[in-house]
Amino acid sequence: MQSLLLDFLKVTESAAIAALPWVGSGNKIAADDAATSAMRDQLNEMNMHGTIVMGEGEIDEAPMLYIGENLGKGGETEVDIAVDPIEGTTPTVNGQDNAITVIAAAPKGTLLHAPDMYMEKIAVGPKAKGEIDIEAPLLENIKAVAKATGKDITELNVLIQDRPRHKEYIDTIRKSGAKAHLFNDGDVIYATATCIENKNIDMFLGVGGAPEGVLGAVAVKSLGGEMQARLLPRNEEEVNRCKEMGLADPRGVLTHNQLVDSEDCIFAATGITDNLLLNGIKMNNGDCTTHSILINGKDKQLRYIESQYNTKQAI
Ligand code: VTB
Repeated sequence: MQSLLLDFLKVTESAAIAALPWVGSGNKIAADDAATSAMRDQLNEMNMHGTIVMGEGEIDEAPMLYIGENLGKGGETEVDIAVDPIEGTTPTVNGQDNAITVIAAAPKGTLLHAPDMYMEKIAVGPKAKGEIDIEAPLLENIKAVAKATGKDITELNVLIQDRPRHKEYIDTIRKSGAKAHLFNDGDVIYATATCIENKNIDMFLGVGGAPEGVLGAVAVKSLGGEMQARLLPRNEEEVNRCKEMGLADPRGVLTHNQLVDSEDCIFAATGITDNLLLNGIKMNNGDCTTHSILINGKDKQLRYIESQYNTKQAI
């Protein structure tokens, strides 16, 4: 896995560069197509047997990077891959903050294989690892995180997506005295931020996309935190899709190890627009600068990487 680290960085950088012309364009399909093709081309250059386990929908609805798609030139390394060529298509085409390109990888058989649907998630940084329980009432989790971090509840910062479906959570957080910080889009970066000490974020929670859940779980695991989740199939058909992908209990709790069952994992994300952890791509006379994070689960190393590209040259 480790020999592929820089290759994965190149995958997200090239997808972000491909998305750049579509920032502010209003054209979600073109933006997604551009980033997806760039990602796919780069993945196919890599020396690995890669399989998409969380991606751009299923084979009949997504032409590229669909769940089950095989990628790479072959070789000895067999890799599970979760992708979101544009995490935040709406902010990308509206020219707003919080859009990234993102990928996560781990040895074959170690990433959750599930359909694209909603997922309930909770994540904390290393200090509160082992102290949360997605099945417990939110107030108990808040108290447990306060105890584990040595903070008063009023000092806790909780990140949650600004959606009507989260009203009860937001009310509970604020009634407890903790602070609920609302964001519009892009929950992978916000889950990751719980593990970055100087961001002063104590907890992330809410209902968002399942692929974003697995992507966030790899980052959080690689940085020593904890995430738990639960898929939310909305009907019998979604339950059956989960079962067909091998999930015996589609509505059951997913522990961190069920989301990602290896420390030997890799996470790479490149900013399309600015966000809590990264600047977006900056253009200057045909040159562009990308800003990325690359996280290596094996040595728990987080790297911030700035790269320069001449957009007239092929990446
Ligand atoms: C979620 C979240 C993503 O879109 O999927 C969200 O996980 C969609 O939520 O990070 P809604 O259906 O309520 O719009 C993102 O924010 C961006 O892709």
